[in-house]
Amino acid sequence: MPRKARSVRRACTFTSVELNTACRPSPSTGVDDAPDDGDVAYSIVTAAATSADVIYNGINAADVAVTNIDNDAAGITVSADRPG
Ligand SMILES: [Ca+2]
Ligand SMILES: [Ca+2]
Repeated sequence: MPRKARSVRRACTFTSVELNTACRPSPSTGVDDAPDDGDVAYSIVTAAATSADVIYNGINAADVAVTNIDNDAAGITVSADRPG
């Protein structure tokens, strides 16, 4: 099966001053293809946080379920060589 998504390992690093700043790592991007091959489910696996603050250190956010939705439909296109 061809790859259905591109993933990038990326960490969000922020200080106590930036706590209210959203961290948007965009860890996964769907890959478009041509075959009518159906939707594909996969997961973005998160890792445990590393922090000097013992309250946050080791917290592991839930993995994220993702679906690459197929936008293709199999079929045949028929057209005339000449109008009329
Ligand atoms: Ca497609
Ligand atoms: Ca497809």
